[in-house]
Amino acid sequence: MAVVLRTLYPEGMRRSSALLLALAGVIFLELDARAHAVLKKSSLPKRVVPETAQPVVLSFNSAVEPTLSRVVLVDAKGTEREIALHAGAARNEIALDLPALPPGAFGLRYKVLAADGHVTENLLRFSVAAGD
Ligand SMILES: [Cu+2]
Repeated sequence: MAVVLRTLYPEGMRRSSALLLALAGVIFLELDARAHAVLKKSSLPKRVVPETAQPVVLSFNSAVEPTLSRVVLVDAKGTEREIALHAGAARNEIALDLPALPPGAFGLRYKVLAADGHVTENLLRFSVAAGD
């Protein structure tokens, strides 16, 4: 790299380019060290008991910011309902209370802000149905 810079740029430019490259390296390492939030575990069952509130904890691989994250409940018709979030027991967790729901197909769409400032979005599908 140094050889290339020496060939292409005069002294002054070479020095500032080297500085820029060094800064870019520092920033890159910084972002790399704090990965964005990937869902590791969810306590949401695939089948939820009808008409029964269900506490749910979403666990991520890194710290998340509940106040800047969102979870929306979507039903089969596409109707959306915002679900209140609270901090989980650990910094990588988000907790919520799923309201009592009628039988049917649903999804929880989450959008979480990780400590590195990146937003992750995904949909968790589940159904509400009586057990056998
Ligand atoms: Cu990230």
